[in-house]
Order: sequence, then structure tokens, then C-alpha cells
Amino acid sequence: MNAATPTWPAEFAARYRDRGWWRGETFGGMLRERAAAHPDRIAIVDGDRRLTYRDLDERADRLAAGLLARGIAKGDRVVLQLPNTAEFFDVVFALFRIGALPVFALPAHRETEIAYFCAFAEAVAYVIPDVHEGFDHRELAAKVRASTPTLRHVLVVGDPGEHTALADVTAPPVEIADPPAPGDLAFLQLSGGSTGVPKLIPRTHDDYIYSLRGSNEICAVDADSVYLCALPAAHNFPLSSPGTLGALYAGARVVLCPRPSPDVAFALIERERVTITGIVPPLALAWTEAAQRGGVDLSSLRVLLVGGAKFSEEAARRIRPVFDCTLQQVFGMAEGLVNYTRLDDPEEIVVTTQGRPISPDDEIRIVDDADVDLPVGATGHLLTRGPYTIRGYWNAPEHNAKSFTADGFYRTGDVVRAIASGHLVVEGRAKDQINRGGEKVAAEEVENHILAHPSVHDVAIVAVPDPYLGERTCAYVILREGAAPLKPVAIRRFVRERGVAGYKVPDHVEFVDTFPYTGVGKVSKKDLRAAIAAGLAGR
Ligand code: AMP
Ligand code: DBH
Repeated sequence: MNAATPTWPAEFAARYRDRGWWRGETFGGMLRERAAAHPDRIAIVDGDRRLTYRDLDERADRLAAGLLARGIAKGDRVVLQLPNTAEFFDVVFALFRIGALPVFALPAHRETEIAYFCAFAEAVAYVIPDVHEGFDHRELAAKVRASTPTLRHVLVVGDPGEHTALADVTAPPVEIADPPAPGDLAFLQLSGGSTGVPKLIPRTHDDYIYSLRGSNEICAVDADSVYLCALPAAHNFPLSSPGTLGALYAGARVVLCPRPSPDVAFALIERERVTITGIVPPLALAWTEAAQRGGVDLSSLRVLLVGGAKFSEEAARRIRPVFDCTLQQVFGMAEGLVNYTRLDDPEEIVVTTQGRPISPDDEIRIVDDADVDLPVGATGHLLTRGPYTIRGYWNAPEHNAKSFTADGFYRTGDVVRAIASGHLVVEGRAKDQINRGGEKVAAEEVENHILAHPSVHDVAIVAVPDPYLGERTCAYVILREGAAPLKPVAIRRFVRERGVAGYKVPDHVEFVDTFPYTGVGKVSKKDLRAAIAAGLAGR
């Protein structure tokens, strides 16, 4: 940890150890133990490839040795942008072993985001596929490398082009002189964010492994489980709730799904006898419709986790009858706190709440705008502190002053209420973010891109309701005086060409003459949303 990245005060760390939450494990040690205990069990299924725990352990060792030989060392940051393939796990465990920190980019990220992650994290390496979903990551990497002085290595899964093939980086295993300690950082996860630039989330081996162990217990993941990784593997939900890492911790089998569409996912569920998976609400709708059409055997599925965005009660009610399995709602965040409905909760709780925290030591406060605690049942801002919730973002003192209370509670930006059992119901959001079916879009980040357009005077991004995604983004744009009229598509193209993830390109663009302003002259998103609802924004 560095000085600008706050961590748990000593008395909290001592309590979390005393209570047995932090057990002094590391990811490198965990894989070594599993490989010793059951070397021939299958750990990862990727298409026709089946890696045993021994294979994964050996591949991580050889890659760790190769990375060390190239000068990648403990504490170094490595931006990782791989799709759902076995190599994702090779790289992650190799880095865990040497104590270098993966920075978990998503496959959808483009040049602007990647360049930012590399520069901000001062990354020494960037790991990519050659071409994924028609996009050549090698070209992007060449541009980012040219503009990022710290970036010494671009490692490519597949044809490396001008870069280095990951396959050529392996070396005979070596003893690692200075392996990471359980309290050390394991990786940097990305925040969905609500500000102009994404923030990096520092997670330790001890805290993250605790969240895996807790999740496994709550979701009944054991050595006989088969977890389908349907969402992008780097995302915190499929990584840890209980996710691929939870499954590997349990000695279970991880099946990698290249695409989450029902045809691809259902074929894998049938073939591999998948017992548990996690998806976002729009996928849950698509899967429910497809499952009702029948024709595939989904009988192995015991638990379907749905989270990342609010799952509607009506859709939730359809899960058990259609899939003949238990729905678990999950409300989590990469910053830490994860809530689950329990497997033995009454159906009414399962379909109407977003679950309760993993840990008895997760502290939950629900407060008003002045940080005053509200009575149970009242709706307010969710603040939280606990054994796997960060105390601050990586190197972001100004953000931290706003995002955390003086005594270390994380301001989630979510608006919730609790019921007597402690289950939380997500009622809304105070942060300036659009949740596009689980994909988070920071309004300010996209607004800044649109403001760079020479014809744009001002812009406000707001969420508009959508039956499938829950929310979509709408950019309300005021053009400069005298600027020639633009079509919405010109704004969309402009944003896309600035090199950002496709899901950040506004779904709708509306040109208006004025915005509703607040008393202090800021755009009132609240009024803008109300205007949209009334169908008369700015006109
Ligand atoms: P991120 O910061 O990208 O990790 O996203 C975490 C945020 O996603 C939370 O703070 C919530 O706003 C939202 N979220 C996650 N799961 C749910 C859920 N089940 N219901 C409603 N919102 C959710
Ligand atoms: O949305 C999320 O970030 C999320 C959802 C469910 C998450 O991080 C998690 C579970 O761990």
C-alpha cells in the first residue's frame, strides 16, 4: 500500500483476523494447495481445452518465471484485457504469485480508457488478445505504448504482430524470493464510477479471499460445483460473487462462456452440467424467454445469481418456475460490500429484496443527506464499512475525501432501505451514474467527451427508463450559437471515435435550447429526468 491509498486501521485489521475473516492466505498459495490436494480435478474448461488444477498451477509457475525474467516484479501494475479464456487465469495467477498487480480492464474498453489505466497505474505491461469480436487489440496497444513511457511490454494471446506472444514468455519455474504477503494488494479492480475518470480499487489477498469464502458458503459452492462464467471474467461479479475465483477456492470447476447469449450459454450448461452461474437482469430476461422455449437440458442448474442492476420483482418471480432452480439476488460492488438473498430465504424475500451482507462485520448505515442515521425501514443513502470493503481508492486523495466518511465508511451512492431481517432493497441512486443493465456509465465521463465537440455548448447525460436494460443513456445537448444543426448520429459517432467502450456511446441524443438549472446554476438532472418523464425536456 502507498501513503495515498488508505487501508484498514490496525484495530480493525486485528479484529478481522481475530474473528477469522482474514486467515493469512494468498492466491498463489491457494492454487498451490488445491493443486497438491487434487491435481487431476478439472479447474478450467475453455472450449475443448480442459486444464486440471495441476496444469493451472504449473502454467502459472512457468509464466511467473517468464514475467520475472522480463523484469516484471512485485508491486508492478499490469493492465489485463483478456476475454473469457484459460489465459486470463494463467496471467492472473502468475501475477498473483509474483505479487504484480493485474488492473482488470474489460474487453469493451478502447484506447481512451486503456491509455488512462496504463498512465494512471503506471503500468509496465498490457496483456491483450490479438483480435476479439472483430477488434484488433494489437493496433490499440501500439498506440497506447507509444504514448505511455512506463509501458515496456505488450503481451498477446495469439498472433503477436509487432508485440510479444504470451506463449513465448514462459520459463522454467523458479523459487520466488519475495512472494506477496496476505495483507498485500492482489490487484486493482475498476469502479463503475460517477466522475470524469474511472477510479482504481485496491484489493488485498486477505480481504478478497474472505469475500470468496463467505460467498461460497452463502451460495453453497463446494468441490462438486460447476460455475459458468458468462459475464466478462474481469468484472467483479463473475470474478468473486462467488465467481471463478470462488469456484477455484472451493476446488470446483470453472466453465468459460465466450458469449452470454442463451444459445451459447445453454449448450455449455447442458454439456458441462453447470450447477451455478451469475448474470445481469437483461440477460436473465433473455435466458428466461429462451428457457421457456425448451429444447435444452438445464436440469443441472441449482442456483442462478442475478445482480449488477435492479432485478424487477416480476422478472424475479419467473426464475424458479422456468429454471426449476433457486434465484439468488446479488447486490455488490467492486469496492467491497456484497449482499445476497440466502438459499433458504422465503420466496417473497428472494423476489423483493437485493439480499443482505456477507459478513456479520459488514457495517451498514442508512442516512439522510446530512449523514444522520435513519430509522429502520426508511429510505436513504447506503454507507458501509467492513472486512472486505476498501478504505480508499488507489492514489485518489480528493475522491477519497468525498467517497468515504472521516471514520472510513464508503459512500456507495446507492439509495436503499432495510427490512427487519437486514435485507436491503435498492430504491435508487444518488450518484451521477447510469446503470445500463449492469454496465455502469459515469455521466461526467461521457459529458466530457461530448463537450470536446466543437459545436457543443453544453451537455447533460441522464438515464431514461428502458424495459430491457432498465436504463439507457440520453445525452441532452445544447449547440453553440450559430453552430450548424447536427444529427444525433454525429454525436454518437464523435463519442465512438474518441475511442471509448461501446456501452458508453449515448443511446439517445436530444438537442435542446436550455436545461433546467438548480439554484446555484448547475444543471438539474432531477428536473431533466422529470422533464423526460413528462416528455417535454427543454422544448
Ligand atoms: P461497480 O461500482 O461498477 O462495482 O457497481 C456497483 C454498483 O452497481 C452498486 O453500487 C449499485 O449501484 C449497482 N448494483 C449492483 N448490483 C445491484 C443490484 N442487485 N440491484 C441494484 N443495483 C445494483
Ligand atoms: O455490479 C457490481 O459491481 C456487482 C454486482 C454483483 C459486483 O461487484 C458483485 C456482485 O460482486
